Amino acid sequence: MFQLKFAVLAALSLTLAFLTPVGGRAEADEPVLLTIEGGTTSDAGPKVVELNRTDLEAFPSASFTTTTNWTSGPQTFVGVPLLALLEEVGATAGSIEVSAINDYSQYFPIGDPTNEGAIVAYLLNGQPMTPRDKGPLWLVYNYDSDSRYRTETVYSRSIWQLDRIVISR
Ligand SMILES: Nc1nc2c(c(=O)[nH]1)N[C@H]1C(S)=C(S)[C@@H](COP(=O)(O)O)O[C@H]1N2
Ligand SMILES: [Mo]
Repeated sequence: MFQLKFAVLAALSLTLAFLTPVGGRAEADEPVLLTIEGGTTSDAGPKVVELNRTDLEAFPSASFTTTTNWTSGPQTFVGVPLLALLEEVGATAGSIEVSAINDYSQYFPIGDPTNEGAIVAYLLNGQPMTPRDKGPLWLVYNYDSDSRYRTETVYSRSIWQLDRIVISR
């Protein structure tokens, strides 16, 4: 009986070890919200970082209140600065392809100055966002703060239901 239990536990931990991505941080009991591929975080194996809500909340957060084209009235967003996320995975140059659950995607340079105004928001007006509500993650810019964030290019990068960032050099 002891041996059977041991075998089951060993098989389980082996399975979990295989499921844990190299460089990944997400705990098995919380859904992955954002996958970042192609960073330089690890030297061996696939360079994939998977972040759940707890992982995202562990980054220093940024917050702003702005109107958007898709909501009515001022909205307060809390999230992780896009540049902080990219820096964390070692991506400081090149381009990114940012995509959504519905496979909508945009490709743009990491060095684009408008990235400074972008956050990967995980709270809107103090609440988590549901997929119906453009969540759980929305790449938003501080539109009201500067006219450079009120362009078609920036609007097209304002990807809701964000779930993946792929880095290319
Ligand atoms: N997930 C997701 N985000 C998206 C889009 C989309 O189709 N899916 N459209 C983008 C584009 S092209 C623009 S201009 C803005 C505004 O889209 P809307 O005018 O349809 O509201 O949202 C952007 N974010
Ligand atoms: Mo657009």
